[in-house]
Amino acid sequence: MEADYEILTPETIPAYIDSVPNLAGIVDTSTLEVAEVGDGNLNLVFVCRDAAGNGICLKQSLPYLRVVGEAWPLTPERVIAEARGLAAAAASTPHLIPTYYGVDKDRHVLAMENLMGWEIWRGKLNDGFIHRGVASLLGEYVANLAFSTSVFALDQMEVKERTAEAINPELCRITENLVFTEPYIEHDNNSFVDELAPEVAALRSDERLRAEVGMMKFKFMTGAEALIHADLHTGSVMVMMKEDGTGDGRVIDPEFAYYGPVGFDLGAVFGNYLAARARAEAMGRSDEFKDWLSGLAQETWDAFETEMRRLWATRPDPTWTDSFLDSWLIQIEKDSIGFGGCKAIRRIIGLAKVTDIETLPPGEHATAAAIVLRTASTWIKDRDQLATVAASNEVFDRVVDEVMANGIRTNN
Ligand code: SR1
Ligand code: MG
Repeated sequence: MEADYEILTPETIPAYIDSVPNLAGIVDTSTLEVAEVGDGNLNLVFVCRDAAGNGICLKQSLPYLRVVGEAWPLTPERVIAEARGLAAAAASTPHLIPTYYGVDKDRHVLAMENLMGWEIWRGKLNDGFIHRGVASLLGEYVANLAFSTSVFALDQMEVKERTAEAINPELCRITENLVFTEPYIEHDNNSFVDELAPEVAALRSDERLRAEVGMMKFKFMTGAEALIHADLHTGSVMVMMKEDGTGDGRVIDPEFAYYGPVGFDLGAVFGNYLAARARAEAMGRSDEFKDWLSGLAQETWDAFETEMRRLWATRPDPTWTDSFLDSWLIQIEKDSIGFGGCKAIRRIIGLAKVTDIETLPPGEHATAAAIVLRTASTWIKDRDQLATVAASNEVFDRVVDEVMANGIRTNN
């Protein structure tokens, strides 16, 4: 599908910036260096820096999916969803996102701070770097976004208006298909190495798993609890090392944002920690690194819970009692485990894989992938009994022991 708006290039960016009044003065366009760095699945991303060191980042939606090309048309209006997600987070956790400069609805361009010196967390995890504290920031981000956009904080009329405005059907459909349906059937979007075929066949023939994945999909499609990021994987987080040796983090890319289940955001984080942990096991990383990874999900959950309990004191509506919060948190923890499993399985079988697993050499690749698939399957099926992040971590430990001792399934 051809674009009916100007597609930006590094050469046209200075003139574009000059033509947008609210971007004036952020950078000196006469000395601007521009690079297109979009390595995600969907958009063009231009990072710009002037001679004085000032920066800006522009993100433009194409009218199709970048990773597939023009054969997969996709609304460029998704930039509005991203703008909505950024604006909501700017109101609740401005310190956890890049500064947002505005959106150009005609040319489908979003302008934000250029996080110079920051790097995508997934890459740093892949390379074995420890950024202490980032996992907590994600819990803080999810809690604040959820609370501030939900009926816990807002009048019901406002929530209904916002829910309608934030409907994001095309992007939701990607998730509905890629995460909850395609991995469990034969589909052209799927791919995996031959060695994994028996593990994949075992998943697909597991009727209980299929039913529980259906339950998770139904919740994703109908559970409009709050505005959620809806694509909160470790590639949507930028990190940097602070002078005190701890990590700092910024959440990016909320273009899948819509009113959905809060556990989906936490689950996305957990599913991606699972991939990172499986990689570390398969590679035989140091105990220090593996121990740090093993605590990430608990850290994120604890920060989420602490922040929700803190925010709870500000709720205006007495309907929402302390006991309600206790029950709701129990449900969200279970949802997060289930969604975490769904998000992990899609990254092994379906379209849009993750470098945590894909960059491993063949033997390690199959081992790590099998660890992810088996752990994730148990998370989905047993999420109610597991109930806690701590118990979900024990599943991972058991699966690692099992795969290391017996290897992965074979056809024999
Ligand atoms: C076809 S788009 C593939 C994936 O990229 C995004 O980051 C989402 O995770 C989506 O599912
Ligand atoms: Mg993205």
